[in-house]
Amino acid sequence: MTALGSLIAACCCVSGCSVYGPDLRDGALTTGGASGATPGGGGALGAAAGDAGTDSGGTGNEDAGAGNGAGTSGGIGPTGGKGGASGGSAGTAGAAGKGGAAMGGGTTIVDPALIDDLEDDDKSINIVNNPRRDGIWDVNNDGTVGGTQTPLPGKFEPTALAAVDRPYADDLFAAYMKGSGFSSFGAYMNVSMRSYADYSKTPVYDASGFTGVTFLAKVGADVATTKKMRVRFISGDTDPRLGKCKLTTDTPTPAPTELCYNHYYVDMTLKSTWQQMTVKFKDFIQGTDGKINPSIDLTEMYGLEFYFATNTAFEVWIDDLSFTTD
Ligand SMILES: [Ca+2]
Ligand SMILES: [Ca+2]
Repeated sequence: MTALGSLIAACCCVSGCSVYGPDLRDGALTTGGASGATPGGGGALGAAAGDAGTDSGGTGNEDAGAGNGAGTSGGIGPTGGKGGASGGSAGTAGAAGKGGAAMGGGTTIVDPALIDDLEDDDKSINIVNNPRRDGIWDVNNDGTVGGTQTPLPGKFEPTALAAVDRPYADDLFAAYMKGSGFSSFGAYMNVSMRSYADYSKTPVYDASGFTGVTFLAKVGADVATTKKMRVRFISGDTDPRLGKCKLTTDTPTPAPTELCYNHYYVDMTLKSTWQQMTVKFKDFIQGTDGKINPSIDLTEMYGLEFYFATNTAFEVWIDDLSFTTD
């Protein structure tokens, strides 16, 4: 088995895999304003809408009582929550209690291809329905004694960008990972498509409506920092959760051609300045260690990994991660 094979074979979730609970979503990019924002004039009594980014968006307090009778200008739409609700509707004169419903129940206007730009400063990706997408960012490594990884697995948080580190002026947060000293299979930053209480039963995500992924990336300027990064597509064909491939620990011992973790991948070379990187799903390939499938099945996606090989020092920023549609 090659070095890559061994790392892939060992690459089940060492830790943190069961932390993908269903409550980690923030909903900030679906319906509802992030915080309900400022109440409008006419709809003043309904202005409590849109509690902090819940999935369904808030509804107004319909029992708020009579309006103030003005009912002319309606509520100002909330601006909280990127892509949040798109404006409230006017309160009805004398019945302003309804005003809030419109404010909190705005429709989703976020680009459905955008996985996350980190600007909400949380580890949840943007929540999208049909098909459902509600995963998280995290990092992981092979557990080599003495290896270091920041953030620690299970502790991912977006990194605030210093002004000099921003790819563009109003970009405040990115995903960041730094570390070294992993000699078994290496380390990676991962982005799951679904959060599920029982990790082993995590549903797959149907990505067949997309053609690839694009993101901004840069690596650290230190000469010891590797510039080589592998983007891996974690699928139902290569991850054991769907039962389509086997583990070395299975009985009877499976053939090498039956093994999991032979993930689809694309290798790339990054720079210490921000670049837009785009990879198309048709260009993802498999290695030779493990089960080889006829083609990548986009309907059974678990997630992506930004992976660094064994015995490398790595420092990477990722931002504006999005699917492509062309
Ligand atoms: Ca987020
Ligand atoms: Ca960002």
